[in-house]
Amino acid sequence: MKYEQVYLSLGSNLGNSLEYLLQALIALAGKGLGLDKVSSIYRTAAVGYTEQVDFLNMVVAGETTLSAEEMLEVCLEIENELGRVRTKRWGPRTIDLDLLFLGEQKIDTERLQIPHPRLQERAFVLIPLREIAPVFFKKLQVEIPAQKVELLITAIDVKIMLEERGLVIV
Ligand code: GSY
Repeated sequence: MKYEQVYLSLGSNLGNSLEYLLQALIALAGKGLGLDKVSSIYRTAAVGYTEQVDFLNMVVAGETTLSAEEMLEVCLEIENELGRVRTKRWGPRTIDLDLLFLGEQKIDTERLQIPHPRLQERAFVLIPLREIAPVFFKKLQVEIPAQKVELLITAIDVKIMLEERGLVIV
């Protein structure tokens, strides 16, 4: 069985966003993702459709034997379980999970694009990604766009909150 490194971006701007992020991490760990890095949580201005409240965003890295399609299914399942309702395309959401990278894979189908195609336009992805994977980030050679991204909860505090719920990240 081949393990690959996966990077995911998580975001929420509806309801109890902190709780949704933590629940999503616990769900990911229960569905085949060995979590090994979590970023801090940032408060970020909405990008794209800007007439909505700020998001909470973070990025995580882990190891998985799941395929890209299976990983996408896991993300969609968790979004459904956490009550995401798809109304407006870029509108508010309880939780959004985006697959950023899976090993060296490059996929471009209607359903799934890896690496994530809008990565370079999103400081809310690039800043937490740089935090947890500085060497990997450097290799991407991308500029971080000037968008509001404020540190809200440190990675240490996220780990403590997860440990209290039984999820230990090494
Ligand atoms: O695809 C991610 C959902 N999303 C976000 C987000 O997570 N954070 C910020 N700041 N803006 C966003 N716009 C969209 S769509």
